Amino acid sequence: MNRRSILTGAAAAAMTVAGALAVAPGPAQAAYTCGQQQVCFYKDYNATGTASVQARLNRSSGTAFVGYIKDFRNSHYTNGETLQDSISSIVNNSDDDMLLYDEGNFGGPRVLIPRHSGLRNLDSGTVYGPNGKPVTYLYTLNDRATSAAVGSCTTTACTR
Ligand SMILES: [Ca+2]
Repeated sequence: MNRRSILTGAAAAAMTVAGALAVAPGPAQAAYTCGQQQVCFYKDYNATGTASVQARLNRSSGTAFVGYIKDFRNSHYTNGETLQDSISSIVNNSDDDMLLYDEGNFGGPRVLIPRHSGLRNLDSGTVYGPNGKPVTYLYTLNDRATSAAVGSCTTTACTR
């Protein structure tokens, strides 16, 4: 590639970026802001992408609160996609801690998200084994979580 075509390519790329910035954010780009006392799941990193607030995990939802979801396959984001193996970030604005599990029925490695905290990237965060000790092998719950529980949580389980 000669110098002229490199410059042309750079100019085209710059125009593309400028064009993208000129587009007003629509519903697809607007990230859901997790409310007070809510536990919010997001499909993408940094609390972006389609979101999900599950009444079963949110004490503020009254009688719909259960405190756990044994299997995400029947739980969905606002766009209708399943939570199963897709959560990438979490905001926990509630007074409950949460454990997020790799497997259904609160099995396998898990990540603890304390009350009033969050995890902007599920590739980060300490992963614990079922014995409550940090796993020593490389492991991430990004796009893997299958069940969750809230309450007063240790690295092994939650009580309500
Ligand atoms: Ca994801």
